[in-house]
Amino acid sequence: MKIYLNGELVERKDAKISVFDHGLLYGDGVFEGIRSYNRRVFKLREHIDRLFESAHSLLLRIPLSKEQLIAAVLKTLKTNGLKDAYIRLIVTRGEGDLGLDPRKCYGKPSVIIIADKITLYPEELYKKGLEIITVPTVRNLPEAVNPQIKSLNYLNNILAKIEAANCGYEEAIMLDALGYVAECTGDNIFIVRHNQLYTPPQCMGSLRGITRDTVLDIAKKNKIPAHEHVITRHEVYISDECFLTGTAAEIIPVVKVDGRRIGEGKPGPVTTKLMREFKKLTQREGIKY
Ligand code: PXG
Repeated sequence: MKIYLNGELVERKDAKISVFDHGLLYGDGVFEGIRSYNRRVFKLREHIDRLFESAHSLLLRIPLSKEQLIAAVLKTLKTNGLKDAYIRLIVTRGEGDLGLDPRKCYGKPSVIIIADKITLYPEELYKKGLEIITVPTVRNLPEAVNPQIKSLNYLNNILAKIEAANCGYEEAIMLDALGYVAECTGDNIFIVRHNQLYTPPQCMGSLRGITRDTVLDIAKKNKIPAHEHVITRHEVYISDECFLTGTAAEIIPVVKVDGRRIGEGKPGPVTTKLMREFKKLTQREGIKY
């Protein structure tokens, strides 16, 4: 496996950065998780745009242009001969001293691209659906660390993941500080009621997921009414269908939340339709390599 590290493709064992990098010391950096299907990178431009937006908010200057970064991702995929891949794009603040202040980072930000195979939920779960719970850790306040910044500091989500795992669940709903449903630890959430889609607005404390946006596009094209609206746990419990979206998980049905059965307790027709349309899209769209 070859890793892209600051302009070079190096062996995995040689892909190393300094212990003084503020990405390691403070989680000071940004990242993206991207997928390719059939030698096409899905929504690559959208991911690159979001990476630059996250960096802009953190006053982190990415040392490459968007076009150069796109070229670097494609080159990494080609070099590794991957047809279907999961790509992790990381930009760290770079080397500094043992203080928080990013102005004292004398090194350039590090750009890292890892292209690997993806570990998915087992196929069976996509047919049966997931069971999830709500966890106590609330999603970061937008006025603290805005969840729309995809930063290397993921402790908010990791705490929620630990709480889910401690209770024997793979994924969990995180609420915002007002108690509304925000998102899951690494996925956005949708519910279906009376054949209409609802997902929390991102201003309430969730990431503007690229899969989420894709699902909203698919819904529009298929004349399924969709709303960005605050959602309570009660509304999730009484929904007809529920599913999660994310680059890694794609679209995965949810059939039980906090012990409440959702709809018929199996993936519903709207979710199934969206999963089918999403799959078709991933096979034909994207930047070729
Ligand atoms: N919310 C959060 C908090 C995320 O981290 C999504 C939603 C979905 O966004 P996209 O753009 O992928 O549709 C994410 C995705 C993991 C993992 O292991 C997930 C993400 C990043 C890294 C790892 O599940 N982010």
